[in-house]
Amino acid sequence: MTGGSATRRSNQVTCQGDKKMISKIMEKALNEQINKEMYSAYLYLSMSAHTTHIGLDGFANWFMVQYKEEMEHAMRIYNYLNDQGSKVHLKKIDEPPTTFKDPMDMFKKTLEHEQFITKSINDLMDLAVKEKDHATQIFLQWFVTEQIEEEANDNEIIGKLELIGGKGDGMFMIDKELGQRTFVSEIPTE
Ligand code: OFO
Repeated sequence: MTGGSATRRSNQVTCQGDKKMISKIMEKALNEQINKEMYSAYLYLSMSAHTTHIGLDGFANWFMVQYKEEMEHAMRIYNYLNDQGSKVHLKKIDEPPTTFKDPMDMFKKTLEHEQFITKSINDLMDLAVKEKDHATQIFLQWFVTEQIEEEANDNEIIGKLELIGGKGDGMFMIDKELGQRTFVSEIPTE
């Protein structure tokens, strides 16, 4: 590290006054990912509102936790860009759907969206490799692992909904189970 003062933040070293540590193209792509994560949060908040409205409080809780996780994903990238001396550029968040056929429809849409996010993370990783940006490759590894979990969770719930056929006591049981999910922040507070 040469020139500029160094400060420690979120376990990373920032060089104030130095030139940016990641390329312009990488910065733009990471800013786009912030927007995608924010849209994910918006989508799941909309699903939480819908399930609250139809009285499925456990499903509403699950989607509310998912909303909070997505906000943290966006903030991870936000903090990373700041730590790298790059500029955060927040963009317009698209309006998410507000009505859904049933819980199966919601989880199929959730899985489809997460597959889109997985591809987006993989594309970011490919770009970081192309740019020879080792720091961003390491940063993105957390997201690569997270996406495996995201898709596995959705597939598991879809499997359970298929088993019960979307009705009766089974739906009550799944609603109860999803009501147990809790949010645990993984972003270190300063
Ligand atoms: Fe951020 O993982 Fe879902 O979208």
